[in-house]
Amino acid sequence: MDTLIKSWAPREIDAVLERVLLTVEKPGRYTGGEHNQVVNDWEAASVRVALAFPDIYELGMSNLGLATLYDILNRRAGILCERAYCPWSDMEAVLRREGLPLYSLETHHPLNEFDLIGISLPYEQLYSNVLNLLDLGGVPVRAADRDAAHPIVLAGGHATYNPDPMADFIDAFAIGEGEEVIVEVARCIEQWKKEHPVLTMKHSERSEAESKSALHGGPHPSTALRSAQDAHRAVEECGFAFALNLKWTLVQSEFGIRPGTAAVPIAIR
Ligand code: B12
Repeated sequence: MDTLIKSWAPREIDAVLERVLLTVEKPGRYTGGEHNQVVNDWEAASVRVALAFPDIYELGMSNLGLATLYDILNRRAGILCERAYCPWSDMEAVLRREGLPLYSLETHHPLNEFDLIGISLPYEQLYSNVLNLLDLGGVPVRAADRDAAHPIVLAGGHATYNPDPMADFIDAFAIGEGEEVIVEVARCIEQWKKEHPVLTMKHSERSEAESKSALHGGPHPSTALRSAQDAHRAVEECGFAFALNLKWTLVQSEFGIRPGTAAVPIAIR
């Protein structure tokens, strides 16, 4: 799925869902709208997080780890946090047939429109589902193929204690409890976006800005874009070790996030 060819607005996603949802098993898995879901204002949010459980809705919904992080993030000013789960095979076939990206349940935004995708890996059997989830969400599967316009992909949970097997696909790992570290990471990204508004534009925002700019004879916004190395430095400056190609591990400490260290022994590449 090529994210640059088409970016989907929630209303366009809804129009397709209206047509296809009753053709799949258990369509309630894909609608959102449950009691106690939190729907924050997309436009007003300064940082947008999708928490993704890489298995079907029923398994992910009952997971306490992500539910806790969802609550914590949505209580913080400026942070919007939504959920996503893997579709069952019938819905996956529909998504791929329609070219529809995997979207969040709350506002039906594609995963690639978020600033941060937080993935829970409570057990190793989910590794391969992560690749499918990213691909369906319009996010390049390999970390090396992502740039500053893509979401940062952060993983946590028991099966990240050895980050090595998933290191090529995940930008950063949070080893240990996530309650504090996820807020720190979200705040770092928020700051980074503030300091580098053009660099961190999503692909859809870029094409919109480019057509507006062309209309008014202004400079091409892409000229302001910098290299991946610059992006990496920029994020490091604001304290968050963002790995485009490098392998970083985040651990929580009383002094905040410390990149490149881990609380438990990890495999060295
Ligand atoms: C409850 C539980 C279950 C429940 C799950 C209910 C549910 N839907 O969540 C049931 C009984 C279904 C279950 C099943 C299995 N379980 Co289980 N389970 C547990 C248990 C006892 C507690 C998990 C829990 O809820 N913790 C509390 C929450 C709040 O913590 P958490 O999920 O870890 O999340 C925190 C952090 O990990 C972190 N975090 C998590 N995700 C993310 C994401 C991001 C982005 C960030 C920043 C942080 C972060 O932040 C959270 C808050 O601090 C753990 C052992 C343990 N003591 O933790 C085993 C455990 C997770 N289970 C394990 C296993 C192996 C399984 C099974 C695969 C067993 C099997 N062979 O069938 C199955 C999986 C089935 C399935 N498809 O779900 C292993 C995983 C080991 C591993 N390395 O893979 C564990 C560690 C037990 C063990 N020591 O063997 N399990």
